[in-house]
Amino acid sequence: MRGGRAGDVGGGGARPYRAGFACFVGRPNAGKSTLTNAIVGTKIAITSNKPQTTRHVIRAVLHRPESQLVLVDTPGLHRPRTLLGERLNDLVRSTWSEVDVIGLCIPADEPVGRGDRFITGELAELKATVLAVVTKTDLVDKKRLAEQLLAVSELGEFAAVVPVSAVSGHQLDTLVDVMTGYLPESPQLYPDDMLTDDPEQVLVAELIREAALEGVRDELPHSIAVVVEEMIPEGNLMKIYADVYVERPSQKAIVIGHRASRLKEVGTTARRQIEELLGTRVYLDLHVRVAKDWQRDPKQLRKLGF
Ligand SMILES: Nc1nc2c(ncn2[C@@H]2O[C@H](COP(=O)(O)OP(=O)(O)OP(=O)(O)O)[C@@H](O)[C@H]2O)c(=O)[nH]1
Ligand SMILES: [Mg+2]
Repeated sequence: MRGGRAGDVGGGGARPYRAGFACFVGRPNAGKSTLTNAIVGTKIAITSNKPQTTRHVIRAVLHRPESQLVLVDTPGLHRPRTLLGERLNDLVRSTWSEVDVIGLCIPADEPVGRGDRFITGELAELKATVLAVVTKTDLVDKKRLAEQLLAVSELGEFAAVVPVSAVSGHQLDTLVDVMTGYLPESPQLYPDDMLTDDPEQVLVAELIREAALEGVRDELPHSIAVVVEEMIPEGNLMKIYADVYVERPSQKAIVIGHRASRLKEVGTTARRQIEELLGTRVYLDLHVRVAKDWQRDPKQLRKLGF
């Protein structure tokens, strides 16, 4: 996916050109994907207030005159209860071994917990530089933030502790500067205008899943998966055919809603987002299908792209 913004040519100045990979890690719902989007200034990763929203590794590239920072958005690390959960955790750990910088995200408005200590311990084993990022600072007052910064700095050995808010934009530039400082000297990794190297079909499927997550509760968010079957350009219109999978017939009824009212809403919301992403008009055709207990079934998981 390429963006419209003009890139700068690296090198030339006194400072060396730096380029490399970074990722945010942390428990589900810590704000990793929102932070990734806020830093690159484009919505590439989907977000929601449900834990375990992210399921794919998404790369977002931030271009600066003297650097290129590739942010790899990963799922939240959690105690897996399904085969899908195990696969997601594997994905997270394999990303850790490939990046130069890791930002451990801990929300300002929640106490530091056992999960954070566990992740900190695992990160200590890696060669990457590890920073702590205290997220969602807009949700707390100064006193609470100071206490949280102290608690986080006592959690482990971090190269830096940076408080940020993806919502207000507070300290985002500082965080980028700090992370970039730990990248290796390297030639440019991606072309000037490239925002992500993820296939359009994956980004589109994610936007549909994000819309489908809106307003559903309990176990249902985890049961939803989306596959884009076809994208057919017709003039300046893109025709998109996608399947929304759930695990049980009862869930299918909820996703579709009374007289298909919910599904229509999901379609409208997703279509707007996809039009923004692709820059064309979109016709979106959604089908809801049942893939029984897909989160636990290796064959179904493969079919759904995991
Ligand atoms: N107020 C506030 N809310 C935020 C901020 N960053 C994220 N959120 C909210 O926190 C929730 C979770 O954000 P995500 O970015 O989806 O969290 P995540 O860490 O990617 O979650 P998983 O993908 O499930 O691991 C969403 O409802 C966001 O809107 C922030 O800086 N301020
Ligand atoms: Mg996420």
